[in-house]
Formats: sequence, structure tokens, C-alpha cells
Amino acid sequence: MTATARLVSMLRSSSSLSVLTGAGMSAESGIPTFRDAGGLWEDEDPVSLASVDGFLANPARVQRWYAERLRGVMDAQPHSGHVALAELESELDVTVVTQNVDGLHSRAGSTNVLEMHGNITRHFCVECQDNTGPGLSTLTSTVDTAGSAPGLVQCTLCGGLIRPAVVWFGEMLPHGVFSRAVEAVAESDVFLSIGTSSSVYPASSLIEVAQSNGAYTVEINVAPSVAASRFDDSITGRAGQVLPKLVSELRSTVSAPETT
Ligand code: BJW
Ligand code: ZN
Repeated sequence: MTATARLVSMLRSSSSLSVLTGAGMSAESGIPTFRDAGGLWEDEDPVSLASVDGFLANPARVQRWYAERLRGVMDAQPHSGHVALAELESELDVTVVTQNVDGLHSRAGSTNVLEMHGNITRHFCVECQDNTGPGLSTLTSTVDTAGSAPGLVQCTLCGGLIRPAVVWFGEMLPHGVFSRAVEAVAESDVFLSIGTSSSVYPASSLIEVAQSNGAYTVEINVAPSVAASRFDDSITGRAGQVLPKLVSELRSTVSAPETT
């Protein structure tokens, strides 16, 4: 029996599913991953771009980096894997816990999404926390129209620096999000980890939560992650191919063919 057939069989006898997704989930929407070859951090020091210290050391660089990524997210569309995950809601209770900041799960129709690392389309002032003024997209248009080095985006109320509403290294997750993720994972019969390197805490700890509560755990990735051995099973493949196939087999009245 293939790993996909085993997963289909488990899902048929389950009522709840929790899914942890990472950057690989959005790769087929054209949004780069972080740590893969050619990823966002291939030639960058992650801490200089994704920490408060890095931001304060060079806010213009960090704002510009996020403005460029924001433009990519606005241009991106959910792919067939996002849609398939949303469609699973007609079969089971599904909670999507995502490390992604692009909002593509919700745009694809998933209704129960926990964004562990925030959302790049939102922003706030580091001084007064106002989140209603112009965001980093103003920087994107400055780059577009003038084609020159951008200035800083500052709060229209107090002049403080504007930053994306994402979670950087050393920062706490949005209030209540991790506890809700733990609760959902602990209650689920099946846990899927899709397109993540499982290298960032606390997202990487959810596999243990799932296992200690008896869930069947499966990693879906183009290549086994460092955590692969911690899962009951693994499916090697792209999210955009594996997930539609999974949904189609789950909906099929004919049992999946067995292979050796
Ligand atoms: C495909 C595919 C396809 C490709 N289909 N698969 C020392 C100092 C300070 C902190 C720490 C420390 N040691 C540990 C920590 C804790 C730290 C941490 O874990 N660090 C590790 C890196 C060591 N964590 C934190 O700081 C967290 N907060 C926290 O712990 O709070 C408590 C605390 C407070 C104070 C001090 C200490 C603790 C917060 C973590 C926030 C992470 N933020 C980022 C940036 C978000 C904003 C942004 O988007 O810019 O989140 S980092 C980055 O990594 C991003 C991602 O969400 C996250 C995970 O990456 P992901 O998604 O797994 O992507 P990749 O690229 O790594 O992997 C892609 C995978 O996809 C690969 O496996 C591919 O094979 C696969 N793939 N195509 C399927 N088509
Ligand atoms: Zn302000």
C-alpha cells in the first residue's frame, strides 16, 4: 500500500484533521521558500532581515525587502493544493496552522486558519502600534514609479517606523494563536506537516503534540525534512500534486489500488 493510500484509509475513519504548513506549500504559487537552494535566505543572514535588531540596524533595507515580498504575495494566487486543503472541509473538521504570512489558505477557501507568524499584508508602527496608516505597499509603489532607492515608511501619527505584522526571531507568537494550535492538533486524529523544513520552534514542536495524543502523522514534502523520522509516514512530492490526488482518492468510492 502506498503512503497516500494509507493516509486516505486513515482519513476515512477520522473526523478531525490538523495541518501544519510552511513555505513549500506556497512555492507552487510562485512565492519563494526560505532555506531551499534559490530561497529567500540563500545569500542573506536571516537575523538581519527577520529580527527586531536587524530591522533597527537597517530599517530601510528591511522595509524594502518586505515591500518586495508583499508585491509578490499580492500577485500570487492559491494553487490546486491550497484549494484541495479547503475542499477537505467537506469531509472532516480541518484546522490549518500555517507558518506562512501570505494569506493564501484563506483566499483558497479554508475557514479555520491559524497564522502562527502573522500576515505580511498587515503592518503597525513600532512606537504607537497604529495599524491604520499607509503600509509598506507605499514603498512598493515608490520603487515602481520612481525606480530609485526608497525612503523610510513612517507612521503618519507619530513618525515611528512601520514594520510588517509578522513574527520575527525572538518574538512571541500572536496572543492565543499557539495555544489554539496546540488544542486543535491535540484533538485531531490525523496530523499533516506540509512543505516545512521543521526547523523553527515552536511550529516544529506540534508533531510531538500530535503524536502524544495518538494522531497518525504524515509529512508531505519534496524531500524529507530533518524531522522526517518523527512522523509515522511520509509522502514525497509537491503539495500541488499530492493534495489534489489525496482529495480525489478520498472522494472516490473505489478503494485506492494497492502497490508493493
Ligand atoms: C516543498 C515544496 C513543494 C519546497 N511542496 N514541499 C536562538 C536565538 C533566538 C531564538 C531562538 C534561538 N534558538 C531557537 C530560537 C527560537 C526560534 C527558532 O526556532 N529558531 C531556529 C531557526 C533555531 N523561534 C522563535 O524565535 C519564535 N519565537 C519564539 O520561540 O518565541 C519564544 C522566544 C522568545 C524570545 C526568545 C526565544 C524564544 C519565532 C519564530 C518566527 C519565525 N519567523 C520566520 C519569518 C516570518 C516573517 C517572514 O515571512 O519574513 O518565519 S523565520 C521563517 O522560517 C518564516 C517561516 O515561517 C519559518 C519556517 O520556515 P519554513 O516554512 O519551514 O520554510 P523553509 O524554507 O525552511 O522550508 C521549506 C520546505 O518546503 C523545505 O523542507 C522544502 O523541501 C519544502 N518544499 N517546495 C512541498 N512544492
Ligand atoms: Zn506611530
